[in-house]
Order: sequence, then structure tokens, then C-alpha cells
Amino acid sequence: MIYVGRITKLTAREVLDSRGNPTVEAELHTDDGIFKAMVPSGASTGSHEAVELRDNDPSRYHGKGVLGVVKTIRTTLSDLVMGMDPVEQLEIDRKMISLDGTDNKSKLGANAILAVSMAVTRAGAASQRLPLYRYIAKLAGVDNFVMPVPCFNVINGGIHAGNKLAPQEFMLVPTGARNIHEAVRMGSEVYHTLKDEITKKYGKRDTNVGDEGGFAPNIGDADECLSLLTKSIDASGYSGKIRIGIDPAASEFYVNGRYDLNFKDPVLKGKSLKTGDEMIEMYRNFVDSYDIAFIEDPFAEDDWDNFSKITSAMGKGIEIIGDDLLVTNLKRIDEATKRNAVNGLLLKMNQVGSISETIEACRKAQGNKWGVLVSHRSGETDDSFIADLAVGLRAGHIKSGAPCRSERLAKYNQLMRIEEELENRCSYAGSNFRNP
Ligand code: 2PG
Ligand code: MG
Repeated sequence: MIYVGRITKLTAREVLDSRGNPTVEAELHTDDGIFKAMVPSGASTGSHEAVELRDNDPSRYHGKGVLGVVKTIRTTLSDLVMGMDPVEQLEIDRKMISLDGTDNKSKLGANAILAVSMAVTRAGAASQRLPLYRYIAKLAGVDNFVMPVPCFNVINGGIHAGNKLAPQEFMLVPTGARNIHEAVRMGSEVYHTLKDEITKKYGKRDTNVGDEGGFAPNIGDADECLSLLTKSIDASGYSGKIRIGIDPAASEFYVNGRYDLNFKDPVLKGKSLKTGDEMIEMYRNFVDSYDIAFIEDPFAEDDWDNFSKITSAMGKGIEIIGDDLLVTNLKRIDEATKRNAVNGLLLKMNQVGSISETIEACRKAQGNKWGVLVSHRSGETDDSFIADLAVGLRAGHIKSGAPCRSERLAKYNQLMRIEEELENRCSYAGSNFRNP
């Protein structure tokens, strides 16, 4: 039976994210209840992302307030969606997108549109008496469930940490687990073993954590991180069961056509930059020496040629994922397809700014036989929407930071709840994470 629950009220408020900066929460009322959604916020944002609007009023929150966006939701968007049926996701998203009228949602703000779009999805699910992941699956045309491999970011660098490490993320990818519960346990155990290893080798101070809950030791060199991770995986008894993913987030250290791996070191900064070919050689050495599953953003956001080069050179063996390169944008996904620039999409809802477009981007990538990695942002909230999204879209893998800090765990814990609910009616993507 299909129930109809019209939208009776839409409001919003300013709340804080995991970095202590304001973000927006939308609150949608229908005949079925009240549905809330909070949007996340990136730090290493791609310049082609949909626009996150802020007040830029220096007297509040260092200019980062979102009262303007809150007002847009309470007035303009409220008028727009009032009385509509929340199961009309596509129609509601289209109306908001066309009212905005820009290519990058810079008029109303992607943070305004996405917050409402997510709340609408929750209300639509309730209206159909379905859990969120089942409802998203229905919207996306997915009819059986595969639990995604959780990718735990346990060493933080780049602009997410105060150490000198240039690459932003080093992730544990437990492809050899039997299910999410076991994967989470493996992630947590290795995380704590890694803490001991770091303490032994560098001292306790180096176990401070970065924005995504991973340790931020003052290591300057990616190779040292990879060997530390491998050692911790082995010491935990998971050799061969946990692979490694890297997100260098290379846009952050791209300087005039080259890459500065010392960009955070005041002494070495600018002294020995690498060319694209030298970067590929470095990545090849990583892949030859360690069990690498994927590299995300190995190059900067507009360095299409080097993306194509690395994908032809190494794409058979490992997944090359575009984040800043693709920004979950349909046109850029098309461009990457033409250029054979990647074989994996990083899927971030707020890069594109609505649930309908997020689903479309995912389907396009899956149609190309690319992998899809659903992703949090470095500034997060306790909203666990992306856990349901990853299951509903059959995405194969998800990254939500370390197995530590509640805004990161909100997603992993939700995945365990979903797995419990599905019992034996789901499988685990495991080693098929690129093509589940
Ligand atoms: C990334 C993300 C999330 P940010 O680069 O993949 O880990 O970082 O949200 O800062 O863009
Ligand atoms: Mg990234």
C-alpha cells in the first residue's frame, strides 16, 4: 500500500560540524512525521564543486555562518515545496535546481538544496514505510543488497593534519572480511595496533589525530606510512585480508605543472618538485611494494593528461578514482569517460548538491563499469545518510574516516545496523568492491 504524506512545513537551522564550523540542518514536516538532514563540508574542495554558500560576515563564526542559507530554506524553498508529495524526489530536486538556475547552485547554495533534498528522501522513505537504504535502492533501480567495504582512513596528512605528510589519507580496505561487522572489527583492531606502533617508533605525541580521526604522525614520507600500515595489519593477524587505499588529494600540492610533496615543510618546501612521470613512477613503486587497492586523486583536479596516463599504465591492477577531478559532476564524468582518465568515481552528495543528481552520477559511473566509492567530507556531522546511500546504490565501497570519532562512526555503526536487519539477505562486496 502506498501512503501519501504531503509536505506541511519546511524549516532549517544553523548547527556545528565536526570541525566546529557552522553547517545547515533542514527539517521537513509531512503527515508522516518530522525528517531532518545535515549537510557536511569539505576542506580539500575541488574548484569545480557545486557552491557551498556562507554568510561571509566576519563578525560571526569567522565569516562561516550559514544564516543566509537557513533563510533561503525557510522562505524560498519552503514556498517551493509546500504541499508536494515527498515521494516526488526527482520533481522536487528539479524544481529547486531550476529555481537556482546556475550551473553550480551558486544562487541558492548547494548546501541549501542538498539539505532539503536529503530530508525529502527521508520523508519519501517514511511515506512508503521503507528503511532509507531500501527506498534509495528503489529510486536507483537496485534490487539486491551488497554491503560496501568500509575504507578506514587511519593516517591523516595533507590539509587535514598539522604534520608534514603531503598525501591526505591512508586507508585500510578490509576486502578479506566476511561481512561489515568483521570489517569494522578488523579496522578497529588495526587502528589500535597502529597506535601502539606509532607510540613505540615516534612517541605518544605522534598519536594525535587529524580531521578524520586518523593518526597524524610527523612522518614526511608516504613510503614510511605504507610500511607502518602493512606492519600493523600483519601484527593484527590480517595479512592478505586488508588492502590499502591512498588519497594523495594532489590538487593541494600542485604547483605550476609539478607536485610538491614537501609543501608543508617550511625548510624543504618548493625545493624538489616532481613531474607527472615522476609521480607515476612513485605510485608504481608503492603498488609494487604494498598491497594497494586504489589511489584517489593521484593528480590535480585539471591534470587530465596525467590521469589518463596513470589509468592506462596502472588501471588494470588498481582502481584510479577521481574526486576533485570529477566532483560528482555528470559533465566531468563524461569528459573522463572520453579521455579514459579514471576507472572509479568518488561520490560526494554535496559536490553536486542533490540526491537525484547523486544517484544519476552513480549510475553513469556504474554504466561505465567503474568502481564507486561513496564518501563523507572532512567536516562531518552525526547524520549517517551516506551509509544508507552506499547500500542503496550498491556502491561496493564507502569511506567515512577512521574507526574513531562519533561523526565517522555514525556511518559505520549504521552499516552494522543495516547488515543486522538484512541478516542473510545481503552479501559483502569484499574483493569485488570495484564491481559488486
Ligand atoms: C576527500 C575528502 C574526504 P574533503 O578529499 O576525499 O575525505 O576530503 O572533504 O576535505 O574534501
Ligand atoms: Mg579526495
